[in-house]
Amino acid sequence: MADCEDQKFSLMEVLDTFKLCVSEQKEVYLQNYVEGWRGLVKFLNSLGSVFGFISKDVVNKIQILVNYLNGENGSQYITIQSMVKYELDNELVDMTKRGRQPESGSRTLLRLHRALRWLELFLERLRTSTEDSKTSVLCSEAYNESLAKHHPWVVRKAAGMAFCVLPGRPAFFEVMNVGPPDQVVAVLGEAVPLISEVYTITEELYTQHNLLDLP
Ligand code: 1PZ
Repeated sequence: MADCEDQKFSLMEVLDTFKLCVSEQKEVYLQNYVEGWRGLVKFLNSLGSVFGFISKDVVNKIQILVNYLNGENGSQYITIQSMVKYELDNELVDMTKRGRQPESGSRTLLRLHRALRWLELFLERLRTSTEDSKTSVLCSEAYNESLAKHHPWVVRKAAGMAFCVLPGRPAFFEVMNVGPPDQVVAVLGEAVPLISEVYTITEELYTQHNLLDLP
């Protein structure tokens, strides 16, 4: 029973974790970032097994980062900034093609970072949508503007099929578990800027170090 409760998604929870992500010095705490993603995985899972191939990939990436956090060099992984510095200083990142470091923290996080942009665009569309808007359309528009550019044809195809079976807007709002639609819209209004801030900080860091195309 307790386990079931644990699995229950609430958008508020995700919001809270993303709030805790950013330090006063505008650094991003990896632990909270990963927690935020765990919440999103719960959400995906509550949408049905069709999304399993997506959540599996996210879980896999979360695990890679958690292993670094809990590993012997965990103290280097406190923030995304310290992780990038440590991995670059110690040549732990494959810069042009995958080789000896296929699962660096930096390249793994980059995949989640790109997906965060999709999330930001999608949630903003959802926030400003009307009752008759189709989540599948909102979702694929956001996807085409962001993540799709980084995915090969076969993944884009699979994603497109998954979008088609997304629940409609009312059911979607229900799964978010924050109350009536106007409250969902209000919470989204709070969530989008937070996600956007985390995204922007990370994007600047990766741009500064020329890491946006890590293989
Ligand atoms: C609410 C509906 C969910 C729609 C999710 C939209 C994104 C669809 C992406 C589908 C791709 C999943 C398959 C895995 C692809 C991986 O190849 C890539 C690259 O990783 P690499 O192969 O280089 O290690 N993985 C990703 O791009 C990460 C994708 C994460 C998608 C996160 C969705 C978040 C859902 C949040 C729910 C609100």
